[in-house]
Amino acid sequence: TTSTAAIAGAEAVVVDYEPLEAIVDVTRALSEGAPVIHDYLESNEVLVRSDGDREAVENALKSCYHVTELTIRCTRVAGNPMEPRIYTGQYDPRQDKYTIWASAQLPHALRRWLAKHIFRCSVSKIRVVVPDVGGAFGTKAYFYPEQAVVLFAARLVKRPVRFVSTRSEGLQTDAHARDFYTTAKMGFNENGKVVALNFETLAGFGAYQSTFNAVIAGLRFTTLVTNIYKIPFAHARITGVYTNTSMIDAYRGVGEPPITVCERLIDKGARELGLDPLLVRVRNYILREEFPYKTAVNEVLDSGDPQQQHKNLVSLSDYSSLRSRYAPQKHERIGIGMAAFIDRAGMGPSRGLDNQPPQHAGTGTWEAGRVEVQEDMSIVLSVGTHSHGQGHDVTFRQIVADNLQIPIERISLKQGDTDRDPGNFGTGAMRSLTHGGMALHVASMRIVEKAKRLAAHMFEAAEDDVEYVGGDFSIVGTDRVLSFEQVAQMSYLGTTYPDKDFDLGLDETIRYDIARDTFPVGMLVVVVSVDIETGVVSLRDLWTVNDCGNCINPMIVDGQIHGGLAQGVGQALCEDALYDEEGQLVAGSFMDYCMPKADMLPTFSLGQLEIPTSANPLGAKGVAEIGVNGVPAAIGNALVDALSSFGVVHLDPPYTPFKVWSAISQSDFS
Ligand code: SMO
Repeated sequence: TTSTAAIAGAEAVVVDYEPLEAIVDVTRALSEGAPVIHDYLESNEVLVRSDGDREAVENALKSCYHVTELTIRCTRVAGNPMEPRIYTGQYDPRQDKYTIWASAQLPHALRRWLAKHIFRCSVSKIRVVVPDVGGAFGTKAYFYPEQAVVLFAARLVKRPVRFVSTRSEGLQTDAHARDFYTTAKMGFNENGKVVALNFETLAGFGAYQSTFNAVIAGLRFTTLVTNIYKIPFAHARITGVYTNTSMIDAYRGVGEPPITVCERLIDKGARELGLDPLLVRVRNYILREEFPYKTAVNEVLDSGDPQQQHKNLVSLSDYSSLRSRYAPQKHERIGIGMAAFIDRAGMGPSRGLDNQPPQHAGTGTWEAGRVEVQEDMSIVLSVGTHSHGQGHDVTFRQIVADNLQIPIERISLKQGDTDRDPGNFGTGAMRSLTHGGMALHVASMRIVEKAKRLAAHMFEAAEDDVEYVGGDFSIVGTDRVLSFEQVAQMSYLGTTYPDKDFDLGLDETIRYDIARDTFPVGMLVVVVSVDIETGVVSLRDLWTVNDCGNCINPMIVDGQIHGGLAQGVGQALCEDALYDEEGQLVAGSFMDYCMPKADMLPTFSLGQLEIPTSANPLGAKGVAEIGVNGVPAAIGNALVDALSSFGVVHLDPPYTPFKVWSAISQSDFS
C-alpha cells in the first residue's frame, strides 16, 4: 500500500515484447524504406508548410556574390520544471462534478479539454484549480492523459486520487521540445547585404501529435527565418515528422530554432566574406522608420530600433576593447559571438489578421480579467492567465494601482480557479501581460470612468468638469473633492445614483482581444573560453540589450531575462534529450540529462531599449521567452570564433566537452 511497493510490483511484471525497428532521427524517418510508424499513414510526414517564393529565392541565390550553406540540428531538450507534473482528482457524485488540482499552465483550456473531449460534459461540471506552480516553461501547457485518469479513477474508487510524476517519468513523458534539422542557404552581395535566404527544415513531432506542436512547427517557424533583417528574397519550408520518441511541443523560446539557424548563417557568411559579423548585421537590420515591416516570409513585424539597440549593446559591452580584456592561458582560446533575434509574442487576434485564418481551435485567443472594488474598498483582480513564477502578481497589481491611483497594497490578484476566475486560454506564448494584463488595464479604466460618472452626479456637476487625480475626484477649478473611497462606497450604498440604468458597485470584467501580436527584439554578445585540452566551453561574460516595449516593472523584466538566459545556456552547452538507435531514452535522469548549474553562468549585464508598440494601450511587448532565443546562436558563433585557428566552421549544439574536444582533435591544425 505504498508507492514503493507499487513500483516494485510494476517492475516485477515482465512483458515479452517483439521489438519493431525504431526510428529516432528525423532525417531517417523520411528516408527511402524507413518503416512507417502509424499503419494508417502512408509515410511519417505529418505536415508541410512553406512561406515565401522558392523560385525567386533560387534565382536570386544564383546571382549572389557569395552563398553560405549550413546544416544544423537544434537539439531536442526536456523542459524539466523544478516541480514535476502533479494532479489530484476528486469526484462529487451529489453534484456530478469533477475537480482537479493540477500543476499546470492553462486552467481554462484544461477545463475545456476535459469537458469537451474526455468527459463530454458541460464545462460547469469540471473545476480546474491550479495553485502555486513550481515552473512550467510550456511543458505544463499540454493535455496529458494523467489529467483525465485521476478524475476517472476518483469517480471509480470514490475517493481522491493523486498522480505525482517522478523525475525520470517527467523526462520520459513530459513533452520534449525543438528537434529541428535544417539545411539553409544565405546569399550575400559583396558588401555583406543579405539578398536571399532558403530554409528546408525537418521538425520532429515524436510519435504522436501533442497539443500544440502543429502550431509550433506549422505557424511559428517559417515566418521567423528572416529574423530582424531586410531580406528581399526568402523561402522556408518545414516538414513535420513522426519518430519513435516522446511527443514534442512548445518550450520556452519557441522562436529559438529559426533564429539560431539565421544567426549562424549571418556569422558564417560574414567570416567567409572577411567581414565583421557585427557590421554585416548593421547593414541588414530593418530601420526604425520601416516598421511595421512585412517580411518576405509573410510576417508583419511590429516595431523596433535595431540600429540603436545594436549601438547600445556595443557600448554596454565596450565591444571595441573586448578582445584585449581577456588574457587566455596557453591551453585556452577566447571566442566572441553575437546574436540578434526576435520572437513572436501572442497567438494573433481572435478574428485573425490580414485575411489570415485565426490561429486557434474555435476558442478565440482573447483573455479575461476582472477588477472588483469590494464593499470594504479592498480591490480584487482575477485573471485567466496563470503565473507560475513570472511575477504577474506584482506587474498586474501595478497596472491597476496606476490606473486607480490607489496603493498597490490594497490590491490582490487571484488566478488559477476556473470556478472563480474569468478566463479563456491561459499563459503561454508571452501573452499574459499583453492579454490578461490588458484586460485588467481596460477593466480598471472602465471603473475610473464609471466612478467619475457617479462622482459627477454626487457633485451635481457635468462629467466633463470632473477630474481624477491622486485618488480624488474634484471639480476643476474648485476645492470640492470626493475620494475614490467615498464614491466607491456610494456605488454600493446606492442611496443616490445618476439614473435608473446605473449598475451598482464597481466591478468590471473584460474579455480582451489583441490588435496584433508583438515582436520583442533582443541582442547579446558573449565571450567564451575553450579549454583545448578538455573541450570544456566556459561562458565568461554576457551582455544583452532587449526591447520588450514599455517595461511595466523593470525588475520583473530583468528576472525574466535572467531565467531565459540560463535556459538558453543549458540548451547551448549541455542539455540533450538523447535516444539510442533502438528508441531508448538515454537521458532518463539528471545523471544523464545535464541541466545548467549556477557555476556555468557569469553575472549577466543587462540593458533595456524601450520601443513601445502600438499594439496595446500600454506599449508593452512580450518578454518571457526572449532571453532564451539568442543564446545558442551567440555561443555557437563565439565557439567558432574561438576555434577558427583549428579550421572549425560549425558545430551543432549542445557544445559538450566531448564534441568540442573531438572537433579540435580531428582538426588538421591541432
Ligand atoms: S513555450 Mo510557452 O508556454 O508558449
